[in-house]
Amino acid sequence: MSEFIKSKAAIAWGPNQPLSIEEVDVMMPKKGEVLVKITATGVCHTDAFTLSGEDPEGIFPAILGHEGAGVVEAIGEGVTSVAVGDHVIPLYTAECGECKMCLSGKTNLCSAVRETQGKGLMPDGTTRFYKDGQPIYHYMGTSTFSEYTVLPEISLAKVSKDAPLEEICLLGCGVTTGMGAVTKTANVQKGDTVAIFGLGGIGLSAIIGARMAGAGRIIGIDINTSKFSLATKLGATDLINPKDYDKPIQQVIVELTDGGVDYSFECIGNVDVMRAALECCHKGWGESVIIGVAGAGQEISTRPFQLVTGRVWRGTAFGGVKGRSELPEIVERYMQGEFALDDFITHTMKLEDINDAFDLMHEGKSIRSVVHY
Ligand code: NAD
Ligand code: AHE
Ligand code: ZN
Repeated sequence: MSEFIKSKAAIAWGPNQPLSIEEVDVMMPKKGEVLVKITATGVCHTDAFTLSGEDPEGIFPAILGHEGAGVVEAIGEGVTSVAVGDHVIPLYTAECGECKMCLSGKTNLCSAVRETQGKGLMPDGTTRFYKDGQPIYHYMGTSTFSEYTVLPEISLAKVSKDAPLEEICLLGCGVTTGMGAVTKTANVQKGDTVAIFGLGGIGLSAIIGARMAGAGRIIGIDINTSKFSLATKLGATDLINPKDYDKPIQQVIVELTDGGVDYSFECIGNVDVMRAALECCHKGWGESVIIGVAGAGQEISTRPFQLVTGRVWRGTAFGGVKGRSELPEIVERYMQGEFALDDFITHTMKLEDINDAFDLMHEGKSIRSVVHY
């Protein structure tokens, strides 16, 4: 007989339905697995994307959430790298250190658990969540919208106990992604000109990364000008609302930057903006990094001549950061005061009010809402 504990969770029963706060049964961790008590979780646009039904991997009923932090409550057989009481950040990009991807030294995209994770299941092909005996799927291997969640050991970064969990949860996705996209994936250098499309949690974090890299000019682009004040505080040098122009935004930026930017970042998930982000890059060397996640069936396009003439199109997941080996150091850098996280937390709420977080996001009123359990 398996052992279960009760947990409060927000269940996504189907696309576009409000999350339902219910008590679920969580199975104790099996071999190589860990039970984590989530103490705080951010709400990322990707959660809303999956809830919208646009995610090809979206599966229901599921417990969403992937930007959390918490404390190890119990460990399964054979777990050695974390112990009860350790503070951890759940990783939607695991790091096994042994697969072809991990050993390549070229990517953070570990393949060890990715296939089952995409099916909403643990590596053994089963779920740990049940409601009245009905299985509920995991999400991104993390399901941080549950007070208790189960993850593979390789999907946990052990972090300093001194770091405030209610802030470092943002390093579980948004802030690490934006900063890493600029400093690791693109490797922006001192004096470079960058354009950042979309100034939500990801784009604003990309501004932090650009400032850290010593970028000379940091151009922020958003159609919601309420994002501009924080963007300026974080280091943006120019702010553009595409609605103020009657010509394509790529043309505006090319004219503003003597032929185009060195790097651009798409932080929205809009395929038309992805094209503009590529085409505002400088001929011969400009690189555009796609961060935004686009819906099922959507495709990007441009004239191949854009690439023939030296522009580069690439993408990034979790900012290219390897969670277990690199995230603890990012937490340390945060603790040393290298960057702030509280600027991002515009709203906090109890799990019971999590649907407000989605409303605030869709209304453009929040940067990050953080749920406290
Ligand atoms: P968000 O909703 O907080 O921010 C998006 C911003 O884009 C908003 O400020 C909005 O006003 C702006 N915007 C929308 N349409 C625009 C347009 N046409 N032109 C200019 N600005 C526009 O979202 P977020 O949480 O910052 O996430 C951004 C994107 O990044 C999402 O697609 C999310 O799924 C994706 N994401 C990807 C990764 C990854 O690892 N690749 C990680 C996290 C998030
Ligand atoms: N399931 C979607 C893809 C979603 C996606 O691209 N996710 C990003 C992280 S978004 C975090 O907010 C990612 O890490 N992708 C790499 C990976 O392995 O999932 C789809 O289109 O099927
Ligand atoms: Zn996210």
